[in-house]
Amino acid sequence: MKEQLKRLKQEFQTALEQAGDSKTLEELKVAYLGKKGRLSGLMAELKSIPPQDKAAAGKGINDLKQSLQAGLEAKTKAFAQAEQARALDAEWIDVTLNPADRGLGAFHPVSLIQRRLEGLFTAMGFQILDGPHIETEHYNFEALNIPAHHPARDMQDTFYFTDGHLLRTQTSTIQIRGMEYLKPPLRIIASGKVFRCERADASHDSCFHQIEGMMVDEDISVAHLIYFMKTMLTEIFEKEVKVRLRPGYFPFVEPGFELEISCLICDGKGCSVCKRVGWLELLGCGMVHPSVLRSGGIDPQRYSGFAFGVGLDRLAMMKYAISDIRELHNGGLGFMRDFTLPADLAFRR
Ligand code: FA5
Repeated sequence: MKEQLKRLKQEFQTALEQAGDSKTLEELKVAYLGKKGRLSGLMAELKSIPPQDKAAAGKGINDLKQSLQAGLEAKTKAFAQAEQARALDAEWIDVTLNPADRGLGAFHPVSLIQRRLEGLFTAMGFQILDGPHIETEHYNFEALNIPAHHPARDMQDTFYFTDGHLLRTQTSTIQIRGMEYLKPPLRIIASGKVFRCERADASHDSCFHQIEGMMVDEDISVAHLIYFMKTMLTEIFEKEVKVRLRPGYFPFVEPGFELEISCLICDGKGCSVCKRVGWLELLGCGMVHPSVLRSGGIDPQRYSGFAFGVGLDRLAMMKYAISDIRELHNGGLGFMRDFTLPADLAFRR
C-alpha cells in the first residue's frame, strides 16, 4: 500500500504541474478525489489489508488526500491570480486622461427666451401658471368671448378631436384658468406650445410657442400695459429697437393692440420673414374684456386688467437673427450648435 500511495502522489504531482488551465484542474480533482476516483479505489482496498496494517494504511490515504487537496487549491488560486492580473492588464485605463467630449446640451433658443421672460416677470411679482395642450372649446374660445360661429374662430382654426376637445390655439386659455384659480389682484404668466391649422412659411408654423401675461387689479390701464411691454422688450433685446403699437382685434380685449417690431432680419427693408413690409408682429395685447373677466368670476365693475400673448419663436428669431421659423422646429443639431452655446452662457442667470 505504501508503494501505491507513493506512486499515486508522484503521478498526481506530474499531472498537476502539467495542468495549464482550471478545467484540467477540475478533471484532476474528479480523477483523484472524486467518488469513483483513485483514492476511493485505494479506500476500497483497505478491506483486504491485514488488521495490524489497516490503521497505518488508512492514515497514509488520508494524508495523501489532504496533500492532493492542498496541491489543487494552491494551483487553483494561482490560476485565479494570473487571470486577474491578465484582466487588469488588458482593461487598464488611464484615469488621468481628459474625458471624451460628450457634447453637453444647451437650451433651445425658444427656451432661452422663455426662461428669460419668466425670470423677468416673476421678479415683478407675476406667478407662473401652466395649462393643458388639449383643451375644451370653452377655455380656448367661448370663455374668451369667441362663441361658436364667431368669425374669429376662422383666424385660429385648429386640430379637433372627435370628442369635442381641440389642440389649444393660444395660451390665452390660461387667462380663464388663472382667474378661476386665483382671486384678484393677480399677475400671471404662462408659456408653452400652441397649435394652428396653418400653412408654414418663414414666420408661421402650425406648432409654435407663446407666453401669455395677465394682470388684474383695481385701476389697471393701458399705461400699465405699455410699461410692461417696454420692460419686456428692453430685457430681451438689450438695445433700442423700433416698435409700433397698432389697433388690433381680439374678441377678448377692448381696446386691443398688436405690437410690431421693425424687422431685425432685413433692418426694416422687407424680407420673407416680415413679408416684405419691414414690420413683424410680435404680440397681441389689450385691456381684458369685461365679459372675459366675468367668465373668470371677476367683477368688471371693480377690477380691470391687461393681457398679452407673445410669439416666443418670433422673439427668438429677432433676437438671434434666425431668418426662418422652421429652423427652430426641425431639430437640426448643426443649426442649434451654431449659436445656442454662446447664447446660453449670455442668458444664464
Ligand atoms: C393671439 O394668439 C392672442 N391670444 C394674443 C393676445 C393675448 C391678444 C392676450 C390679446 C390679449 P395672435 O394670433 O396674433 O394672437 O398670436 C400672437 C402672437 O403669436 C403673434 O403676434 C405672433 O408673434 C405669434 N404667432 C401667431 N401665429 C403664429 C404662427 N403661425 N407661427 C408663429 N408665430 C405665430
